[in-house]
Amino acid sequence: MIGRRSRLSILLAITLILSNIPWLVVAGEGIPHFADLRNGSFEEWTDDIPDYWNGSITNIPLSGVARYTDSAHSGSSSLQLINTSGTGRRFTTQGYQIYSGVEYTVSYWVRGKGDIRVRYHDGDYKDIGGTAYYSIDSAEWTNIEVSFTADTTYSDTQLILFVRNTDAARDHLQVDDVQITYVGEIPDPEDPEPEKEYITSLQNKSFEIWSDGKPEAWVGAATNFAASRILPYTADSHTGSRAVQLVNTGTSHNRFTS
Ligand SMILES: [Ca+2]
Repeated sequence: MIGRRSRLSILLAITLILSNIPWLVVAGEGIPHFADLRNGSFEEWTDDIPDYWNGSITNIPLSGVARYTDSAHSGSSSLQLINTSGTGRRFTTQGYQIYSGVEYTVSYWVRGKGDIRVRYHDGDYKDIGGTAYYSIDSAEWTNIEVSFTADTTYSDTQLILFVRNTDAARDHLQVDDVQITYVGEIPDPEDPEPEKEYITSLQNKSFEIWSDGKPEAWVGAATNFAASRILPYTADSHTGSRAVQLVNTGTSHNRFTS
């Protein structure tokens, strides 16, 4: 009975891992590609927040985010961003899939008064087109295009609108029609080959190596399990002498990542 229960624990552990980190195993499945950016035209809103925006690394106060209808580059609304301080603040998208080696071009329209540039986050903060801001002071819509080549394949990439020194003289800054295009090969989601690469490149996938109470090459930045709930499991293992035991007795999900 104990053996069966242990085996069930292992199965549960594996199931938890697979269900919580599908992007490691099937990169890109179900996660929109960066070039399929949603609601870049800022026409869809819920509770005064544009749908598919306000990603997790947003740090501009939501009092500085508003639907702007006095002027729009497309449709009936644009995005107003307010940050009168001289320190850049982020308003970001939800997470998207990017692919290493692909060149992405970010195009957006902006008017008003203030400084703006775009960045992205693929686990690290990265600039697009350098660190210089575009200083805007016009009621006319201006198009800005900047490009970068992704150096990693990452499934939770957030595009960052980075603004500072916005000025009420022109209703701060307004942004509309953010679009991303790309040049390069992106993997066919039907092609199983890339999946194998991701699986075989995973380090310490048999959870044999632990240091300081943590499995090496795991407990990545996106992990939100408390360290005390990630344990070496030695009562049974599929290979070697250890598995990882994940403890979450609650009803909400926790992530355990490489
Ligand atoms: Ca619009």
